[in-house]
Formats: sequence, C-alpha cells, structure tokens
Amino acid sequence: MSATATDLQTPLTQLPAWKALQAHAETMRARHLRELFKSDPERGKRLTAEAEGVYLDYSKHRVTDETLRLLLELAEQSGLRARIDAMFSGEKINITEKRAVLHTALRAPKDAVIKVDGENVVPGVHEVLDRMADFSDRVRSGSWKGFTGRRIVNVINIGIGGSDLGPVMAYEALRHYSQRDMTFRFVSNVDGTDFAEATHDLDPEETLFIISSKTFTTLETMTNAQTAREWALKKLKDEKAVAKHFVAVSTNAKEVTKFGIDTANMFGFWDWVGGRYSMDSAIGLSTMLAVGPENFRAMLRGFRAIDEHFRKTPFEKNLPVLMGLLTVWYTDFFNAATVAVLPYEQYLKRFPAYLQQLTMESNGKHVTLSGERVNYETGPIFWGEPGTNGQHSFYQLIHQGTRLIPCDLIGFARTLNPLGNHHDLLMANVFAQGEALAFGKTPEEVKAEGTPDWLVPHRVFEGNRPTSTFLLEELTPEALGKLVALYEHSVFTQGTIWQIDSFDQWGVELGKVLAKKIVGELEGAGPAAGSHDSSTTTLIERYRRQRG
Ligand code: G6Q
Repeated sequence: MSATATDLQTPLTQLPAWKALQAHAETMRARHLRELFKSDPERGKRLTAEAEGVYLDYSKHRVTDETLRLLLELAEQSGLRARIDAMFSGEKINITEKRAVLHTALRAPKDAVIKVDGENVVPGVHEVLDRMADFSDRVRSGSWKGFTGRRIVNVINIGIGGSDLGPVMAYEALRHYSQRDMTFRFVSNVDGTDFAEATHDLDPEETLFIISSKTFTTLETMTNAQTAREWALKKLKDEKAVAKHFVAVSTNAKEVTKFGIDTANMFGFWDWVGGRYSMDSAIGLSTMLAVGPENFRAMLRGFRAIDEHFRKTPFEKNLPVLMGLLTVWYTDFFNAATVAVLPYEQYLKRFPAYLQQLTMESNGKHVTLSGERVNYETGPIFWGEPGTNGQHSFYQLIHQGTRLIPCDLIGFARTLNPLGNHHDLLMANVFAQGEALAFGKTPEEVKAEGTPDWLVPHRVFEGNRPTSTFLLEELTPEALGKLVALYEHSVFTQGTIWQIDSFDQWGVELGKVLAKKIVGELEGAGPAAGSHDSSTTTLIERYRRQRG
C-alpha cells in the first residue's frame, strides 16, 4: 500500500495549515468583496488563472492572498503532489476496493506506458478505441445493417449511474456535432415508463441497443436489457437478430455471453475505471456513434490536456487544484452545504446532473482512508441548471436567502448557434449575475433609487456571495473533455484533503440489497416478511392491496 494512501497521515484538523485557516477564516467572515475589490483595483486581473483555453476568474471569492497561501499550504501538507503521482502511475489508491484509479489512462497517448500489476494498460485502451471507431464508422455509414437488412438509425443506450449519466450528458453537450439523421436515446430507470417512452415510436428493425454495464449484473440495466430483447424479438422473431441489434459495453464477458451477445460485439473496459469516471471509455460508445470517432478523439485530447495541466502545473496556477481548494474553503470554513453549477450554455443542460454523481458519489464519505469518522464536513451537494433559466426560479435564494451558495458560472465566448443578439444577452447575464452576487446593493443605493423606507430591507442585496467564472472559447468536443477533467481533478483534490476514498461507493449498496429482498415479498402471495419495521411492512401491504 502506498505511503500516500493511508499511513503517515496526520489527521486533517491537526495540520498546521488547517489550524491557521481556522483562525484566518474568523477574520475573513467579516470581510466583504466590495472592500476587497476596492483595496486592490487589479484584483479582477490578478486572481485569475488560465490553461488550455480555459479562463478561470476566482477574484469574486471571499479570499485574500493570505487565504490562498494557506489553502495552497494545506494542499502541500495533505500530500496532494504525491497523491497525484500515485493516481497517475496506477497505484491502488482506491483502497477499499483495492483498485487503481486510472481514468487518465483512457486518454493517454498511444506511446504512454502506464502499468497496473506490471502490465502496460495503454495498448488495450487503444485497441478498444480502434474497435469502437471501426464499429461507429460502420453504423454511421450504414454498412452495418439490422437483421432484416435495414439501416440502423436509432441507437438506445441502456445503462444507469456511471453507465448512463456521462453518455447522456455528452450526447446533449455535443448534439451540434451529432449525426442528425440518427436518433439517440438513453434508458436508465427501472420504471418501465423510461423504456416505453424511449421506444414507442421506433422500429426494432432500425434500432441498435447498447447495453452498458461494467458489471452486467445491475438490476435496472439487466431488466431493461431483457425488455429490449423481448421488444426487438417480438418483431424480428429470430434469436439470431440479437447479434445485429445488441452490443455490450462491459468488463464481464461471461455475463455478456449469457445474455446472448457475441463477445465480438462487446467493447471492454477495466476495473480501474470507476463508473462515474467512465464516459471516455467504451461507455462512451453512444457518444462516438453520435459524433463520430474524430470528435470523440478530440474530446479525449481535451481530457488529456487538463490531465497534463493538473499533473505538471504548480498548484497556484493549477485550475483543478484552485477549484478544489475553494470548495474545501467554503465547505469547511463557511459551513456552505452546496455548490451551484450554472452553465450558460443550453447544450450543457445535463452537466449539473452529471456532476452530481461525479462529485457526490465520490466525496459523500464520512470516514477517512483509515476508517476514522471525520470531524469536519466533506463533499457538498452539487446542483444546478443552465442559465438563464435558473435566474427566474432559484437564484432568488442565492441572492437574498440566508445560505451561502458558492456558484460556478460557465460561459463560452462564441455560440454554436448565432441568432441575432441572443449570445450577447446570454453572456451579459453571466457577468451581471457574478457582479450582483458579489457586490449586491446597499440600503443607501436602494434608498437613492427612491424606494420607500419600509421596502428598503426587502430590496437590499447583501452581496459577498462567491462565484467562479469560467470562460471558454466555444463548446467543442475538446472543450467538453477539458471541463469534465477539471471537475474530476477538483474532486480528487478535495478528496485528498479530506483524506477520504473518492473512488468507492459503498453507500449505494444497502438500498440495492434491501430492494432485492422486498421484490420477493411484493411478488410473493403471503404477508410481508416480518423482518421490516412497522412502517415498511405497512407500506408493502398497502401497495399490494392497492395494486390488486
Ligand atoms: C459509479 C457507480 C455506479 C455505477 C452504476 C452502474 O461510479 O459505480 O453509478 O456506474 O451502478 O453499474 P454498472 O455499469 O455495473 O451497471
């Protein structure tokens, strides 16, 4: 086990930088961004960082140079440098599952050498990528035919969690680049409505299913896959049709074969790719089918550019490190419970949902690597919606509520759909929100507008509400890869500081086990087993009665 993983870790709250930050935070709570900007006219230029075409303005955060110095010290004292090296070199830093964490190998160049248990994994990555590209080309060009000789025009990805959220998000994000004469849909929920609605207007003869499941045992995915099989065979009426209409993305060849999919039509990945870190593995097959291999490879280049930046750039200029440290700052020293992600880009409408899994499944942990209960807060709740929509609903609370909600505002200099002055209007809102949140409106300013005294308190904006502004050039596949990698590594930075395992997900297990047990009780004829509490038993019985 690595010296960077569990041993020699001083508890976080004992680190000198942590203690210093605690004292420092006391003074910072009283300081206002108005004053910080006033005393340093260059602040908006100085507190920025830029890398790989991503400009990050973090000047509207409640930090001073001293805050940043201490946060950077915290990163050093937390062993972040060594942890980054450990991750990139394939050490088994996912200690509870005894696995390497190598999503970065998925975008490594062909000549890179990254070893897991003595074996270089890079050739395998490229072999799968090449097979995906070959398959995508055949489907997109129409040379891959359905069982009855018709062209495939519909692709349905069946998967859930990490095997769904990345593909959906990437498809929506890159829709501009997608093959428009094809339809892409995503079925994840075990609620039959999801499957029914996704297929109701499709013809099985023209439909390809991608069954995406790392384990190929996930209840929802396997249930939907069986339903898909029945749906397809009802029309195609021959088991042999499965080979033409079903492909699998999995690490489990045995179960794939059992399902009836030829392993020639299986695209593999590896146990060192966590589900929520897998959108650039074969799990991205639907993305590649939608946008083509070239665009998919461009996206990988974007990921790689940020990987290199994260690995090599000094922390003070390192975007994911700064992002991660700022999240720690508010979570632990300002008691902020959430972070809002607000992309001003309609194509990124599923980005907050994607980030929810990435961040919350990774850092929603309450014990350290060595199993101690933490005595500080860990992963905040991530949420959000695209701007400007959110401005007309929940922004009220961000502006005038009682809670502190740091926000990530994400904008692009150029739009993919230039229509009149829409884009300038959109971007005006990005900048206006950041400004309003930071500086607010004082009672004097409100009064000066002629507001009657009784109304003044209602119209005051305290301001001092922190934002990061991300400005990118254009939403290209490469830019998407960069954005995702930034958050991946920010999550890693946070997890390192909190001394938790960001790569396991034991918290999703208990519900799964209990559901399996209860399914038996719902389907059986007898009374609900007596092993539940009285609430659960009553609910089960009532459901069975009402269901009829
Ligand atoms: C992600 C999680 C989880 C996983 C799903 C689907 O990090 O592990 O969301 O991706 O449970 O798992 P399968 O791909 O094995 O079906």
